[in-house]
Amino acid sequence: MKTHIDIVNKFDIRGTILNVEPLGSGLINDTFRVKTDGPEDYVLQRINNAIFRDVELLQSNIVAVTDHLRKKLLAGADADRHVLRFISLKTSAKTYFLDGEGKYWRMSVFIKDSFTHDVINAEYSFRAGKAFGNFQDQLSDLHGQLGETIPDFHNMELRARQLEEAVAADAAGRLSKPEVQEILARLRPWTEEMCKAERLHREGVLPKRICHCDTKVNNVLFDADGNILCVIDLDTVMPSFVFSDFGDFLRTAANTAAEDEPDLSKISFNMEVFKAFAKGYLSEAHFLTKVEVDNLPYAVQLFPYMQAVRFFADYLNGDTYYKIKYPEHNLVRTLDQLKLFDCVNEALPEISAFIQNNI
Ligand code: GN1
Ligand code: MG
Repeated sequence: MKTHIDIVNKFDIRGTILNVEPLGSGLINDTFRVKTDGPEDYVLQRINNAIFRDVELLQSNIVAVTDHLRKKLLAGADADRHVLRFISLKTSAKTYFLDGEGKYWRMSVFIKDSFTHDVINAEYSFRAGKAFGNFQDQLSDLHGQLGETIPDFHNMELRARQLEEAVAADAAGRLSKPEVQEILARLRPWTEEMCKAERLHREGVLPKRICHCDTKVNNVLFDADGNILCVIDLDTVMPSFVFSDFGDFLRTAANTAAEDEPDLSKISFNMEVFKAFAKGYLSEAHFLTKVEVDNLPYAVQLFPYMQAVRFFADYLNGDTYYKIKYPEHNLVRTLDQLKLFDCVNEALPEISAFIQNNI
């Protein structure tokens, strides 16, 4: 078996390796920080190719995105602090390595003195709103050049179908549990309403744009003063509806608890974080159509709902997709997202009024 050090040495890094330690809390890939005695440290990732099946496409998307963003940076800006840089192999220009066990690896430069936050205040949220609005704006001219790394990733019709398939298969024998039946009874009445985006798209009034599609609050790097450095985790950058980035950020940042908090009384929707993010986002996303703006409140509902459906389907399938730390983890996550969904529904009139007053 190859060690992490053997893997790192396939890449064209500077300096020699001091150590390799686990980094971050992603649910899909395995991530490590590589310290060196050279001028830069690195991030090593094992790409989960059961989920990202076309690693060649994945890396070609990411290189296209990072090259594009780098070109657009203002002259004089320190590019390596504002855009990820992926490292090629020593023997070719490829930015990933396939080891003898069928595992895929990649490396990028670790951005020094950068911080991620799981919890943020309104001021940071405003900055993140601007960052994601700007991210979508900057990538708009890459349209047509990126493939879908996970086809139909945020397609709610597909996610609803996958849940019904999981119910029909009942692979883990969990369907008869009373709490499972209760969750199904809460989710099902909303399916049609939550599939609105796909309908609008079919009617020709809702475009796809290049989106980040994983705008969790901890996918933004801040400096020590709380300024935004860089948007990270680019695996899912692909054509989607703008709702993806607006909704998924608020799903994580405006939840007053973590996405797997078992004590549901700690979960509520933080209006101040919402307002600040919406203000920041709307100040940069000049490209939005009226249909997109009018449906931003729906985006805030959609993402807790979709994530509840996804966690729940995984629970029924026997936890084959998301990393779990204990057997009922996906059930706890589902209940958390459903509670957040209820809170958003309660706040919906205020959410809608705020957006209309700030366009
Ligand atoms: C996964 O990789 P990570 O942990 O950033 C998932 C997202 C979910 C998120 C829930 C490729 O993101 O879509 O929103 O977990 N990514 C993929 O925490 O499925
Ligand atoms: Mg991710």
